[in-house]
Amino acid sequence: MPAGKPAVLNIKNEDATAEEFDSSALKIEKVIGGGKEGSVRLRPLDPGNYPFMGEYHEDTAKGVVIAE
Ligand SMILES: [Cu+2]
Repeated sequence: MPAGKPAVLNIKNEDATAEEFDSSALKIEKVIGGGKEGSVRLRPLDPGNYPFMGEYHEDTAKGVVIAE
């Protein structure tokens, strides 16, 4: 995503059970029910990598938002 601009991240939980999108780097926590979609607002970010995880499955549910 472009750095320095606000953005909306659309998240789809394809599992049957709830998951929490969690990122301390982005200061976001949002629970999304099984099979549901949700969106979170991202503040304008400095260039860099912002990791996130699914807190209920943190060993395998990992990703990163890249602002550049
Ligand atoms: Cu959390």
